[in-house]
Amino acid sequence: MDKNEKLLIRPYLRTRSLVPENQESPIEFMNTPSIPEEYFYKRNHFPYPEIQKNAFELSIEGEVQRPMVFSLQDLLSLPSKEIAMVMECAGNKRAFFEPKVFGEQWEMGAMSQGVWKGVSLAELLKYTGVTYRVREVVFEGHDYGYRNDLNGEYRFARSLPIDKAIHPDTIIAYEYNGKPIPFKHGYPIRLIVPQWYGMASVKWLRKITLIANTFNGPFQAIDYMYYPFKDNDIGKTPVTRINVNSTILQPHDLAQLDTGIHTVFGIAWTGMGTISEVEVSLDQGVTWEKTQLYQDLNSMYGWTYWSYKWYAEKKGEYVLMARAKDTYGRMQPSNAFWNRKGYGFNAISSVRVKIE
Ligand SMILES: Nc1nc2c(c(=O)[nH]1)N[C@H]1C(S)=C(S)[C@@H](COP(=O)(O)O)O[C@H]1N2
Ligand SMILES: [Mo]
Repeated sequence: MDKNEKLLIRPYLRTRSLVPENQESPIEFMNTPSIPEEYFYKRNHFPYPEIQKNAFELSIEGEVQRPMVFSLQDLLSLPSKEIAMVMECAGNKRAFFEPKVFGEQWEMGAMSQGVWKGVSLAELLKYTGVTYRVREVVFEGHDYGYRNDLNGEYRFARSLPIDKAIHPDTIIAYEYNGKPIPFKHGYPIRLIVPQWYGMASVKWLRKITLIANTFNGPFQAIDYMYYPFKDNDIGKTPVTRINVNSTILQPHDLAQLDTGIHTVFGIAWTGMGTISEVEVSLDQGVTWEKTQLYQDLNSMYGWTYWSYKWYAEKKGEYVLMARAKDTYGRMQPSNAFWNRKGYGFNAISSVRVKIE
């Protein structure tokens, strides 16, 4: 290569499947607290829906006193709020499960974070009223498609228990990072549910139904359940809140470094409370050292950055490990809880590096 020629390496999304489109964020190259939309991971169950006029209307019905249809204009005119948060697919890090499980083999990039703006669902329910019977709220997207396991067409739909649905930070969002939500991320409106895995944040929202019983759609009763056993469904429980977790952003796995000082650097996040501590180990988990923590987005739903100065004096091969704790006393385990569909992987993070 010519000496004056610059080698341009740009981060890019890593494609796991084309239709539906599933792509990972290049998370270890992200150095801004809010991920630009072109690097935000994509997770879809069906081909993208067509956006027609009705996509700009949201109906709220069921166990309400006054069923209503809100236009995008209506939503824009109501009091808004901004939610800065991590969004993580429940299948993030699935590729690291042993024994292997079926499903997209996501590594560390089925997650991103950024700032969503919209109106609280609780605000909209002030207009519709709710009946005393309501137990859950069902959110339907515009996208649908064929499910081989059920031999039929289904829409992407999920419910929330009423207390989570009316939490003031559960919003009907219409902006991401200060601009209308990109089409592939739910334009014009999507649900945003902080602290729960990504499946809860339904894109291309078309209808909200309050119900007096429990919702049993396939994306709730079949998928997004933890199945502890390979051959039976005993003990299945729903996937809800994000587990305490961390990812080492620097050094990258299999990096070759010189002796000297290196900054070990990463992110940690949780769906309960906030991160209270991140520790690193250089001796296979025998001893642990505290790291420095700092928050960039100034949001309790954002990830926490952590860093540690490593004096790498001796040449050789090392395993760097990191484990996070949250304010609920949860800590990353040595082994993730294995489950048949491969959700919620949060074992202690590690990278291998060579000092030469
Ligand atoms: N309508 C609809 N909403 C959806 C999905 C979907 O397939 N259809 N996928 C869910 C899942 S599993 C995740 S992880 C997030 C991904 O959001 P993103 O594609 O904007 O990153 O959207 C959720 N909302
Ligand atoms: Mo997901």
